[in-house]
Amino acid sequence: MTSNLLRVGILGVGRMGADHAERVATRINGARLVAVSDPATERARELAASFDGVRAVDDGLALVTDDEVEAVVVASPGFAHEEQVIACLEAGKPVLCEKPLTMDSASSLRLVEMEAKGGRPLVQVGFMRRFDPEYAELKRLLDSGSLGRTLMVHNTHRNKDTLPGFVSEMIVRDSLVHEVDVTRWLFGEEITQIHVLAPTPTSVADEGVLDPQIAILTMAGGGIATNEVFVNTGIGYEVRCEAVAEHGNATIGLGVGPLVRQVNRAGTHIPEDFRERFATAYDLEVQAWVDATRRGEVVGPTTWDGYAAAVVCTAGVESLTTGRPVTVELAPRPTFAV
Ligand code: ISE
Repeated sequence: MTSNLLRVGILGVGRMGADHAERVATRINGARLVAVSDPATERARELAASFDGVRAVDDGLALVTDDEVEAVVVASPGFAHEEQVIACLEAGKPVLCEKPLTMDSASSLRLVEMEAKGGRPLVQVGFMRRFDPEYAELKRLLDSGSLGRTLMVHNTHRNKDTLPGFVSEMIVRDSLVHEVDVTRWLFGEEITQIHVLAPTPTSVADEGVLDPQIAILTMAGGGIATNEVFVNTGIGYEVRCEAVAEHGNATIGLGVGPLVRQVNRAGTHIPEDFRERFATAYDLEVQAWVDATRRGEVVGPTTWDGYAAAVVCTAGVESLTTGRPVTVELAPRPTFAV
């Protein structure tokens, strides 16, 4: 009965990994969660024990080569991604790797090249916003041409708070990276320049953390995207995107659900964090990964998308440090060996 199900192992069971474990174990069709691993071995054991037939494997690289595991979700912190994705490529196992692909351009390019040498795509990068129904609708609208050429995109990305140690650079590499990906995707073009500015920080952020930040992205075709990233608002999770085209504009992320009116006030629920706001996107992303993997294909954001985002964010960190705009240059795109 379950023999045709894709047998999935998950590396990293922190906030996102635990969320994906629950998703694969309970909601995704065609897949079965078989193993989890985390350097916090006790945590992995506890999580495994909460599902039927799921093992905890202490060594993450052993999970990748485990015969029972056919495909891997990498949900560990970004600094661990390179080694773990390499292990998946070496084992020839399809992988859904959470964003960012890696923490810098050079290591992301190594993954793009290694995957291309292997002759077939194996990696989907977890830029889940592309699977969010509202973002997907905005993309269809812009691609339809009914609003004319896209001139500008304005992104707002706010978090209620952050985990300890979330330094200024993480706001670029871990948070802004989402806007970098959706902007490339919505315009269908590469980014050629990034300029990151930081106003006087909120007193709520830890000492020395430049929060909020404003990043200005210039597109290859001359369009511009403005991006506010503010990760310690104390309010909730807010992600909005407005695309401005020649003959119209469209905004997404204004909040779904009931607008409650009380005396002189109107209000709606603000999600706690990304797991709540993008729950449907994560479900659709993982379902698309499972379906494509079972067909022997890869869909969604590629290692090239992960690499392009890493190059922009690396330039973004340089811009944040120097205060100057930084030109973005991509390596030639390798083709898959035949
Ligand atoms: C986190 O890793 C995410 O991916 C969230 O979507 C983002 O809002 C947050 O800033 C990141 O730290």
